[in-house]
Amino acid sequence: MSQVADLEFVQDFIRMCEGGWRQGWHERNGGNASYRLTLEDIEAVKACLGLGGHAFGFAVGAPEPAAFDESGEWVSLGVEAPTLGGEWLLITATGSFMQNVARLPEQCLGIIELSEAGDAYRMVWGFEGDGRPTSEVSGHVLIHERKKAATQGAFRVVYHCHPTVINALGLALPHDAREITRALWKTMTECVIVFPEGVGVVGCLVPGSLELARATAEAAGEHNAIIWAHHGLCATSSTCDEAFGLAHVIVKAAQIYESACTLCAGPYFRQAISDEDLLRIAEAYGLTPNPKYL
Ligand code: 2HA
Ligand code: ZN
Repeated sequence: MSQVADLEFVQDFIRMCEGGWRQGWHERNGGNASYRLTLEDIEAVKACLGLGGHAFGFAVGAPEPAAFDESGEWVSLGVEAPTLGGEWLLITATGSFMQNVARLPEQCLGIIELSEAGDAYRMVWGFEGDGRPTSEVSGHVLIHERKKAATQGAFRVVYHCHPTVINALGLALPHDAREITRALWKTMTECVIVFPEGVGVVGCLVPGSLELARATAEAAGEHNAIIWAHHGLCATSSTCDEAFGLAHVIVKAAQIYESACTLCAGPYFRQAISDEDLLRIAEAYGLTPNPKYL
């Protein structure tokens, strides 16, 4: 019987966590991440756990995954996400260090099943050593709900990290999506292609709070990446590589902005990508930049 940690979707997730650690985006227990499993992933996990997949009334292609039938404590999320009822999430454990995910996946990660109302979870796998999901679990659930609806189910990954330069940006610029999007878009031609919808920004909110969860979900309706002021970055996409890649492009743009500020002794650049350039670049790729940020 194979191990859950060896499954391809878990390995992709581990690689994302490891990548963020190598970038220096995860001091101590900073950051967290989650992946919404496909029906095939759930079947593979059940097979690993000796739960027999199809034997539990679960069929590939069925509209909703069958409920995990092991008895486990339901833990309230404090939010409701009914369109995620019965879904399973792979998610980092609270207090775990990203640097340890690859070495100790069963301790640093776990899989949860959401209740039918999407207002509670129970643990299916992982979280070894008395662990539980990240303190940001409610936010992850609400973001998944929003992105699932907005992308017809295509988006499956939520990745949160603490890059130094993103927090520097929050010290230097107003906490305003237009200001920050424009600062990033104008640093390199790649930006308007990778995030034509811009970057969302939420204010300085308490980590792990429902207020942060709700504000992020709201911003996620329109954006795939959201800056948490004085905290970090949250990126969503269909795959781990794409979510990580989006974070990486945004961090690189912020680094260019910072370097240019250093060269010019302030944000007084001799030239930046103009709005006309942004439109021309986006048009060449069949994309429309968010008009609010032009
Ligand atoms: O998981 O990053 O936002 C630790 C955090 C909380
Ligand atoms: Zn954080």
